[in-house]
Amino acid sequence: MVTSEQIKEYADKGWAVLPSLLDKTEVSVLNDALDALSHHEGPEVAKDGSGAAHVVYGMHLLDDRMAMLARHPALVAAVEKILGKQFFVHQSRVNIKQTDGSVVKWHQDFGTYHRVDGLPKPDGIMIGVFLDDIDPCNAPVLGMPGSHKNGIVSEAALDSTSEDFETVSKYRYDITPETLSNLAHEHGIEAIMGPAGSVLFMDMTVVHGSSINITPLRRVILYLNVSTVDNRGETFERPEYYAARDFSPIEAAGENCLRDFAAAAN
Ligand SMILES: O=C(O)CCC(=O)C(=O)O
Repeated sequence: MVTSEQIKEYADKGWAVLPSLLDKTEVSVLNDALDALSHHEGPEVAKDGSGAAHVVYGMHLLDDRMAMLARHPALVAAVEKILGKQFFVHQSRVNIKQTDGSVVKWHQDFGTYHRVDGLPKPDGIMIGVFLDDIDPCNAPVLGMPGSHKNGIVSEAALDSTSEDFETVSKYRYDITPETLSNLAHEHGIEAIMGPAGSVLFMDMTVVHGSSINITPLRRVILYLNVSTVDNRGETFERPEYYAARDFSPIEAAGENCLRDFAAAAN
């Protein structure tokens, strides 16, 4: 259960981590789902330099176990307590931080959701479910605590290198070095860590990113970016695996919703 201290931490810093919210069986079910998704071929998959899957978008649309994760009662209760409203999943993705894989540049998820998907307000949460132990070594997500209070700080710039320039990705939403430096001095930077099964709840305006993983240790986070039901995307420029079409409120499932998959497999 999310405590009042965690709610305050979320309001002040822009995020809170609920350690070991999911148990080993639930993490194992999600690892099975990850195995299946890492073999998925399609436009939902972004690969890193080695050709390995780095991000798989729309995980809750592709796999029943990931869809059930969005309905996990502990996640639903935490989101509803923080946002005070029912919510839908705007975007989901698996982020596999392979050894020597990709860097995630500093950004705000809400920058793109607002400008490209037409989400009116930052009334949403980036939920991150840790499938591995995350420590200072295996490229944790780095966040600037309190940066959500600065509003949108990224700037739109034409990106002539974009493969889909003519359609959705004409612009990049980068944060200039000067703005980044000011934000880092104003807020500092923290690594966001915890054992496998921990769950991060982060305001979608927090400035965050991650560096390369030079360890041989895998680092996987499953993301569900959710928004309140009265704050829907309005432009539909991107496909559904980037930006929701289904705005039905997520209903909590039973306590064993993930464990039931393990029981059924045995
Ligand atoms: O997991 C990471 O390294 C960061 C991912 C991220 O920031 C994102 O997908 O928006």
